[in-house]
Amino acid sequence: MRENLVEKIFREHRVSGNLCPGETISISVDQVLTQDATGTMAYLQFEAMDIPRVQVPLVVSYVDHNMLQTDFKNPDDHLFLQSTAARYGAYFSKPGNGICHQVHLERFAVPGQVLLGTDSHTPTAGGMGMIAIGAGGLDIATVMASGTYEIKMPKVMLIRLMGKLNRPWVTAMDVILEVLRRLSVRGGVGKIIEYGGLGVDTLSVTERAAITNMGVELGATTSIFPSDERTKKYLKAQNRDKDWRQIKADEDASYDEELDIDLSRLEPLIAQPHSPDNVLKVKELKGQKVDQVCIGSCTNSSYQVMKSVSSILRGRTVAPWCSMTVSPGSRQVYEMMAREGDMSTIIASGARILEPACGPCIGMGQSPPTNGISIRSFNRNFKGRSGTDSAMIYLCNPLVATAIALKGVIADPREMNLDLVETEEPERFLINDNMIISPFPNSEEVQIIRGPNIKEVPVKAPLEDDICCAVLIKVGDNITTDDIMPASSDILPLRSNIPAISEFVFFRIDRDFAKRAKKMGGGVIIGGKNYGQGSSREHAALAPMYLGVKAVIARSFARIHRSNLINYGIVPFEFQNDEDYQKMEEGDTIEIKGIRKYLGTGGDITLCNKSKGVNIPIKAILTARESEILMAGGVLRWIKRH
Ligand code: MIC
Ligand code: SF4
Repeated sequence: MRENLVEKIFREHRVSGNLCPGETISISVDQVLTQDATGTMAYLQFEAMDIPRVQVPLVVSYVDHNMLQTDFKNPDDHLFLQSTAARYGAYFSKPGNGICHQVHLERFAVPGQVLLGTDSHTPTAGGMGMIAIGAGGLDIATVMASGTYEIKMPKVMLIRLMGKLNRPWVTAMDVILEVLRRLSVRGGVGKIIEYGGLGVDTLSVTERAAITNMGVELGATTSIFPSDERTKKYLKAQNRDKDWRQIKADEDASYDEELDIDLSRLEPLIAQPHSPDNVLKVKELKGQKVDQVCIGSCTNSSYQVMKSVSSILRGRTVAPWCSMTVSPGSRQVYEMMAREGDMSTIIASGARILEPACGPCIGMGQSPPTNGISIRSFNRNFKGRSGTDSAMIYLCNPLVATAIALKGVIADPREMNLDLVETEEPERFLINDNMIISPFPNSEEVQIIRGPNIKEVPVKAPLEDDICCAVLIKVGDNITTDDIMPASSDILPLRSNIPAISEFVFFRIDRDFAKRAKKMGGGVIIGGKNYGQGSSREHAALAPMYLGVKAVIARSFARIHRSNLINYGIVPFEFQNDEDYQKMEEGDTIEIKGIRKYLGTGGDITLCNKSKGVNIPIKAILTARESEILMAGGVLRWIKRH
């Protein structure tokens, strides 16, 4: 049988189930990555499972998000993570070593393997030919405890790349912006995107990784490129030749869907506020004055990107009214740039160099001014994510962003008469792993260091049979986890303290939500389409659960958030008839009876909107495991019974 690349890797990792789209399957997992903002929860939950050592061959715990140390909270979390890594057998990547996805690509990703990560951009490693999937912390704790992951087999969509990126000022970022323009933030839901076609050979591993990274914004489960001679070259340059294997689709393999992109016809693109699929050509948007330009993030911070950025800045000055920041993706990139003189070029241009970390991407510093216009080479421009509610964030490729920083207005760099040296990845990277601490062989003695901000993970009571409560909030389509549980430097340090962070649920769109939820003893949320898109942060489920949210009734759900809701015992109901969404309002009293029986047998379930006097049919399509978890009140209770 002819197989596509996704089918090959799933077949090699299949533990149980039928590899047909929509079927529940279990796969073995080769690698796990965690990052600090989600990692503390994942390790607290792993600890609660009482398993002496991780059951996955390679686990790496990174610190890259909560980097500002304005009080004890973030550094305490770093120590907790370093000690849990030592205790449970994980590698530890120290703060300052870089963004998890960039470092993982450089030092750990292996073609043909399966990686799970507590971060939605885990698919970055798809650029190396891995099946790399993001999930919530509790799911990852379960993976670390069992070595396997359960998932509904997604459909596979082929994106056939033709031609090459031969137009100046067009980069890999424009490929994925074009895909977003065509498919939207819901276009990848339930799918894995496999890249193929002759254009693949023309892209370096880090260019491929930029594309798979931002495939997350399509709602896709993951994205993947084949592993070929370019992959071999990259691994050789990282002194990891032995990790290479060729893996690609059979000729004439079949796909559920296909899309063609001609690389040679792409133009510089830009995503306007407040969604990554709100894409235009840069030339259609020229003229707007810019307050800030930020280069970096897990999408665009490779050596190749940074060298090209420095070539544009050489001998030039950032516009007087514009603040430009540059964050290399890893210490490897940073150190190489320092040795090769690029740091002095950037310093001389008046740009500000930040440490290798997420930084402005997650509002961990560098928030724009009031009503500020910020141009970023990042992957998300959701409202308020930068830390400034009124800011307008645009996303474009790093070369275009750099040209804009020089001019201080949105401009088409093709009209700017600038020198640009487009760089390739080098023959040899500088290898210095002294910020990666290897797992300890005898770890039973290691003491876990727990600061006062690290609180126990709350657990829900088993599911009630009947609920009668209020609609706490009604929201529209494409609500992000940044809307539900905002990030930024003031809230992120509370990630290990659920009672404290729960005060900020929906804070940016409804300041009184937490107060109201507590006063009313909990309730339900009404969501639109693609509810919970974006990050893997389970706090967007855990904190509402803590406030008494019992169910979310939505038009549809994003994959990771739906799992997180189930893991914390919140039932994800969908409307059977989409138009019934209109019949619900904030403040309505609703009643749902016989939920336990329904989950057990999958019979009919009706929501009665008592305020409106209407009955509304709703549904929850669940696997057997998911309904057991919901009945138990969440994964932690469910696991204790197994
Ligand atoms: C993000 O880009 O939104 C984050 C911050 O990396 C999140 C994880 C988190 O909220 O900690 C993600 O993408 O999963
Ligand atoms: Fe970090 Fe931003 Fe990437 Fe999330 S998207 S991992 S915050 S750089």
